Amino acid sequence: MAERAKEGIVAPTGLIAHGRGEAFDYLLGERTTENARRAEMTAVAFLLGGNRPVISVNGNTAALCAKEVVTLAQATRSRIEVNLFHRTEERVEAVCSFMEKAGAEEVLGRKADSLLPGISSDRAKCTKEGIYSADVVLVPLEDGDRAEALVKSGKKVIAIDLNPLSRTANAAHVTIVDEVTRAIPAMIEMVPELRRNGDRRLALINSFDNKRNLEEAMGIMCANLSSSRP
Ligand code: PTJ
Repeated sequence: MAERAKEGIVAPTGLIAHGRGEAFDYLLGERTTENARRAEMTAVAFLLGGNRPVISVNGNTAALCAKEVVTLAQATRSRIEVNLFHRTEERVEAVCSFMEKAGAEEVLGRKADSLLPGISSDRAKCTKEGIYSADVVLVPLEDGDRAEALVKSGKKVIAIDLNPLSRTANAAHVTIVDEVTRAIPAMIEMVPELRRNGDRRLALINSFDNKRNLEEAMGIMCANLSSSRP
């Protein structure tokens, strides 16, 4: 991450965000819980069922798992859009090129021609072909304002966020409380079985309750805290 920050892929505050994530991962036990697995399966069901699914990529996600994002996008026929919180043209170009070097054939985001309603700053910028017209959006490590705006625009929002208390985690329809480099490979493995099984996809989507999911994730963290010994 430090190297990617020097290259301008990761924003300076991206390093702080990474540390926040690590702190929650310690509480989680640095493993993919059963609860996270269920959220991951539901997320894959949403991506496979979407008409215009998009995976939104920021500096941290690119630095941590560019190749895996490309594989998941190919497997679920999702578009990739680079959408940055700390947006500069240089960083957009750097992250787009980084994704291309990782194997992405098409990366949206260089030409932001639309604005996501409900956000006033530069952070509203997105592409018409991608996030603006998407029906399902996967947002790893997203900020709260944008997650809420995506939900308000009527999209199904899937977040990957180790902090179950964050606004993003609470705004999303499906929140995967897992480290992104564990979550995305796990999701890739789930694709073949779920692609074949529409009934299973529907059952996952219909039975998923994000409030309960987040309560369970917090319960796991609290139990880990109270059971740990110095
Ligand atoms: O590259 P940019 O300009 O788009 O900026 C990206 C960051 C991440 C800096 C920006 O979106 C940001 O500040 O995000 P937040 O508000 O810190 O939210 C990121 C969330 O992701 C926090 O709740 C972290 O706990 C969580 N997080 C951090 N690292 C990981 C993580 N979740 C899963 N896996 C991680 N590795």
